Amino acid sequence: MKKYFLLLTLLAGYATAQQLPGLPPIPTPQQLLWQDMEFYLFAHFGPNTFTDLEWGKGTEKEEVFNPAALDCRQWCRVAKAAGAKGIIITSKHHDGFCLWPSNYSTHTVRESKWKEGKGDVLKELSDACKEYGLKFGVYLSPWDRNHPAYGTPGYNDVFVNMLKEIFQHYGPIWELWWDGANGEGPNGKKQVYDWKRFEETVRQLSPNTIIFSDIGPDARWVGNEKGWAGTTNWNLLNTEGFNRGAGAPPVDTLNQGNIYGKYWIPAECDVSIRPGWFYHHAEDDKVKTPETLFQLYLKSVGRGANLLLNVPPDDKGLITSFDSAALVGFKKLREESFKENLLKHAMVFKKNHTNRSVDRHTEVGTMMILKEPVPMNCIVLKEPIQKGQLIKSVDVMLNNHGMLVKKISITTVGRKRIITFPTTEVSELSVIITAAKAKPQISDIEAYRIDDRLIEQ
Ligand code: FUL
Repeated sequence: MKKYFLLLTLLAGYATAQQLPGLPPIPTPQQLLWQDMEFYLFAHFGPNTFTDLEWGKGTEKEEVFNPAALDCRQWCRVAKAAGAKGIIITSKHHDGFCLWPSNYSTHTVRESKWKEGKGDVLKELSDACKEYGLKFGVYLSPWDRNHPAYGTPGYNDVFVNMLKEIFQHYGPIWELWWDGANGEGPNGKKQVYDWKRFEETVRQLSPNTIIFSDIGPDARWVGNEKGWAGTTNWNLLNTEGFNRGAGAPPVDTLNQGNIYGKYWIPAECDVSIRPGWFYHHAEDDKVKTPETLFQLYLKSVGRGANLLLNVPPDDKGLITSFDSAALVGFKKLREESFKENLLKHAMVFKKNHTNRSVDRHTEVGTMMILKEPVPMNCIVLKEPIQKGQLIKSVDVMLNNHGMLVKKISITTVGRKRIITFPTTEVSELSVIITAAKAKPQISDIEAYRIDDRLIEQ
């Protein structure tokens, strides 16, 4: 078995797991790095920011776009203060307005009055991200309510050319975000997208970019815009027969993945810090609280997914103090909560025997003994996903002086699983893998005492 894993690890450097027949899917090195990013920001910005709309019609005059005090370095400072690792910007939303002076559109920053048509938001943000050590990602809406070629094969050329402009001038692009929303174009026609060509263009220009869409290929939509992954969350998905948008797998499948899915396509949870995706002055008092953001963190990162939190810049081109204050509070809650691992000095005993009565594989257990009982209400488990995701179910037993005081049964673990429960005094803790697809492993067990108000009862 060890040899088998060694082989997998070696192969991970050269091939995608999907290409290895008969072996469980494993992440590519790029996906592994992406999964370690955990939390980053989304920036919805464009004409809608000024017109108070969520879905611009594509007929807005370019002059509405005029962020007088735009400062992408301020966005980066906010991201840093939040502990976010990158920013993904709507380079073109459904209204078709390009935040860079594209040669393939006449509906861009160049036609606006902002900086007398000399401005370029993509350039400013990609430079600022480099300066602040943040990853830079781009949302490029396939649906375009402005472009005259939309609904004709010519639009596929436009889209490819736009991808080329973005990847050649503003790279490296760490993540590319393809939205599933799709309606009619300005001429009432629907587009037949050449996805294969789009994917090939990106792979050729930037093989390390993570391509996100409903069905990947590298990261998948989690099936809701509320910011939570399933309590069962497989990094695996079957995509054959499915498409982006209307032809996507059912949302509960996207939310939980497929237990025996063929491809490694981890989930990303997108959610806005405000009710809308774009900035609306009327929502300044509806910014999510640090506590709510922390709950979202537990339900996304704490279920093995990534958290993409939208923080929309306002019509001046700045992130408001309402949003940045909530983000700083959110970071503080994460830091305080996960400051002290209560199991750091625990004695560890491992049990590793085959138990074919449990599913068809092994029962692997770890027992951790503390010097004295301590109050805890949060346990973090990690699976070494570079070897695949194998654990189907786990029991966590909490004992106090040999007496079982709580048993928590969960399903998947994945990259990180955070379990919370009412505060309990614990002197011994056992983690038993009760079912797995192959010989499983847990790479880390941690316990914390977090603020009781953060535990959902
Ligand atoms: C959706 C879009 O229609 C929304 O406007 C927003 O961009 C969200 C992230 O994706 O599909």
